[in-house]
Amino acid sequence: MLFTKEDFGDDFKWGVSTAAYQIEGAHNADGKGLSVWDVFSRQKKKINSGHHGETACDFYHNYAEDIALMYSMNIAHYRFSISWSRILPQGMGAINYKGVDFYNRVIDFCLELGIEPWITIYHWDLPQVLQQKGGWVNRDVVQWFGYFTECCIKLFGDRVKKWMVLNEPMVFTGAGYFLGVHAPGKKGLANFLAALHHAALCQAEGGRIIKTLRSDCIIGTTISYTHLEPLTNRHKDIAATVKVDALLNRLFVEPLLGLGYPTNDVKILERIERFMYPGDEAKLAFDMDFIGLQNYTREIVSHAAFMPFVRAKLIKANQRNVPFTTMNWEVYPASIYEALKRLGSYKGIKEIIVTENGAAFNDECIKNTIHDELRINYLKNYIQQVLRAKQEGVNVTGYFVWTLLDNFEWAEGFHPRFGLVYVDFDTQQRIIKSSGKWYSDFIRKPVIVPLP
Ligand code: IFM
Repeated sequence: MLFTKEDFGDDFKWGVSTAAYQIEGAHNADGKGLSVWDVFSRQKKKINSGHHGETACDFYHNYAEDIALMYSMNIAHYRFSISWSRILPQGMGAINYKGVDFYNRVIDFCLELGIEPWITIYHWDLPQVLQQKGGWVNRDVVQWFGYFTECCIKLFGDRVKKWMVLNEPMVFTGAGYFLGVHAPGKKGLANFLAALHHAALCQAEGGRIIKTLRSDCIIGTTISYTHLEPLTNRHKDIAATVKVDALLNRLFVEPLLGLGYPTNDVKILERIERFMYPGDEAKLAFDMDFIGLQNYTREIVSHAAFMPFVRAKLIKANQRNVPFTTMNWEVYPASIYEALKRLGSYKGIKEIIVTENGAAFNDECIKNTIHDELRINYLKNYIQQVLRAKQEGVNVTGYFVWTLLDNFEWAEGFHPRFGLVYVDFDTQQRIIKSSGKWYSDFIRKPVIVPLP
C-alpha cells in the first residue's frame, strides 16, 4: 500500500457507522413503540425474502460485546442513530426511560473504552403513530422532530458532542414518499414534494435547536452524494445528468447553504411553493459545522423520454461491463474523490466528513473465516481517493466505514452484507472478516517505543 493512516494527519477521525433499525432488533422491548419500518417490513412483498428487522443483529442485547469488538478493532469513533419510537413511543410527549437507559448504556460504555459516540438523530425510522397523522407529509413533523431533537440533546448532549441531524434525506423522502419502495410506502409527486420540504426544514431547524441547547456540540447532517456522468456527450444525456444531479446531490445541501432549491435545473421543484409558508426560505438555511458525505458509487445517466418529470434514467452497473457490488453499484473509487471535490467547492461548507462508505459482497463463511478481498480492495482504493482529495485541499476530516456488522439492508433484507464483521443471523455469532482485520491494522494507533 502506498499510503498510511499517518498521511491523513493525527486529527483525522476513523470510525464505523450503523443505524438503529438496521441493527438493534428488540422492536417491541421495554416499551418501544412501532416505527414505520416495523410496519412496512411486515407488509407482503415489500422486503426481499420477507425479511424484517425485528431481531436484526440484536444489538439491543449485544451492544456491550459489539462495542468491545469495536474497541478490539481500534475503532475510536462510532456513529449510530437513536430510534425515535424507543425513546418516545408516542412520537411526542412521554419519554420511555427504559429506551433512554439503553442509549445511556451504549454511550457510557463507548466513553469508558475511549470510543467517541457520534449520533444521527434521524435514520429513517419514524414512529408509526406519527405516520398515521401523515408522517413527513404533514407540516407538523417540524414540531414533532423539534421535540425529538430537543429530547435527544437534553438526554445525551452532556456526553455526546458530535451530532448529525438527518441521514440521507433524499433517500428517505424519495424511496419512502415518491417511489414507495421504502417505509412508509407512499407514492407520488405531491407526497414527495411535501415530505422533502418538511425534511429540509427539519434539517436546519434541528441544527438550530442543538446550537441553542448545547453550544459546545459539533453539528452536521449527512447527505448521499453520487458522482454522475452522462452516457454520451449528446446534449440530451448531459441535460439529463444535470437534472439527476440537482435531485440526487444538490436538493438538500443547497437550501441549507441559503441557495434555495435547484428549481432552475428541475422545473417540477417549483411546485414545492405550494408547501412553503412565508419565511420558509430563510428557515431552510443553517450554518452546519460539517457536512457528512455518503458516497458508494458513480452512476451513468441517459436521457429517457418516457420517464415522468426528469426524462432521465440510470444505466445499471451490470449492463455496463464494470465491476459491481451485491447492490449492483459500480465499484468506482474516483467517485468519492469527485464527490469530495464538488462538495468541497461550495463556499459555505467548512468541513466534510465521510460519514459512510463501504460495499456489500457475497461473503462466504468457510471454517469461521471470511476472506473478503474484494472489500479490502474497495476500502483501500476509496480511502486512497479520500487522501487524494485531502491533499488537493478539500477539508475532509474523517472517514466512517458503512458498516460495523452485516445488517438489515432495508428493502433488500439481509442478503447484502456490508459489515466489517460477519453476522450469523441464526446464532448471532460475530466473526471479524479479513476486511475488518485490514481496517483495524490500518487505523491502529502507532506503538510508541521509548528510546533507551
Ligand atoms: O444501509 C444504508 C444506510 O442505511 C444509508 N446509506 C446507505 C447504506 C447502504 O445502502
